[in-house]
Amino acid sequence: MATKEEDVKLLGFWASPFSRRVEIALKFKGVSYEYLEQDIFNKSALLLELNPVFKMVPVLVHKGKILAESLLILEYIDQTWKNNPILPQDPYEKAMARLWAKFVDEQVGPVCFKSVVKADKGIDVAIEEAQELITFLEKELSGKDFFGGKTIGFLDMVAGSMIPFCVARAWEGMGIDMIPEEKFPELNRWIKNLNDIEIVRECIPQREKQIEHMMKVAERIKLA
Ligand SMILES: N[C@@H](CCC(=O)N[C@@H](CS)C(=O)NCC(=O)O)C(=O)O
Repeated sequence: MATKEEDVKLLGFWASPFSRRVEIALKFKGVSYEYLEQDIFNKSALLLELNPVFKMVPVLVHKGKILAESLLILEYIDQTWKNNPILPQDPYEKAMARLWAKFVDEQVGPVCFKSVVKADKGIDVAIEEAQELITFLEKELSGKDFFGGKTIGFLDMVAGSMIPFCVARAWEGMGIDMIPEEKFPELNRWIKNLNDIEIVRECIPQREKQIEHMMKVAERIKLA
């Protein structure tokens, strides 16, 4: 089991889904850590020193070893602290969890968000296209409490931090219910299950504050 003297620091940003998932993973493993909140619009010398290549949060520092990129950080956490596994043990299931995580981070999160904000082909088309992608996740969840099975795992941390507790809040701010219960019953059940987990509740941003932040992000996307 993880002990108190872990020498772990996490540089993160409160509204960042990439940072939120790392905090969830650390808490899930019972790893104690020091959290250093970053201003991503005015980057600290420490962030630039630790992540000079990408200049992004999250950054994990464990006993002087520096890691960036949230999916790699989750894998590192899982392999370093063996209790409460995050990734599936089965090689095929592990590969699939990574594949869906890539899908969430590269498609559902940024692409769907941007396309709805920009709505180049009209808002109805943007919503339809986003929901088409979300349907893949609805199918993946079929009959399961979590993507990871009976408890949260890798994909729950990745998709949970990105979809209900980040982009869905932005859509909500735009007056769009992108994941209506009648169309996505499995995802809605999953979101309730996530909300029932104390660790998850502790790590996700406050709803109104995040909607406000995401509306500012949306404005920047519109102007770009
Ligand atoms: N692929 C990265 C994405 C991290 C990321 O986009 N972080 C954002 C905050 S949500 C950031 O630091 N942005 C600062 C910037 O783009 O300059 C990961 O998974 O960690």
